Amino acid sequence: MDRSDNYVDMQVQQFNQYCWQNHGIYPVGKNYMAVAKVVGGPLAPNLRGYIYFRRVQGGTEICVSVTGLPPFTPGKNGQPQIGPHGFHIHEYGKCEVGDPKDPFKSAGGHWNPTNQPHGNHAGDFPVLFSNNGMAMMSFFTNKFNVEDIIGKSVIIHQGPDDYKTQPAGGAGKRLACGVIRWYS
Ligand SMILES: [Cu+2]
Repeated sequence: MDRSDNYVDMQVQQFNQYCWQNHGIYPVGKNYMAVAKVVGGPLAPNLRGYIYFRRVQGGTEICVSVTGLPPFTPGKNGQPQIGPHGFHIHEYGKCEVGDPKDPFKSAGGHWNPTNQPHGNHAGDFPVLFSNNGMAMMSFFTNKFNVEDIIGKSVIIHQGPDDYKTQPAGGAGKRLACGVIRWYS
């Protein structure tokens, strides 16, 4: 680890603390909070991160810190663009790699409890931007409560989500997967 790696590590830890601050009327922690530990597959073996889902008034706050994303790479010569990274809740809490060239198909398609077009799926999230591999983000949704997503999964994709192409935004292959569990 060189100095800049340490710096990035420190930032991620600080951001995790931010995720633990109480911004709502509910307590932070058990019964109010779920977490997905995301781990990269063969297309992004260094990818690691935590996604916290917290109950707040009117919905859920999602707080993300991820390291080890691949660098942004423009799409050329028929190769897909890499980054910013499509990011969604998928249907099944199953993160089996399966085909190493097309990993994590086990997670199924997008979680879509209200039968909406892509762009308005309950688990359609903002894309993740890589900053030397690191992404941090916090956002709010009123489309689900924490208890609705236990046992689903979170997927980070190779490419951007256009929020329009059906059924998954054209975000490409799956870099990382994590099962959503109650925080305990
Ligand atoms: Cu997805």
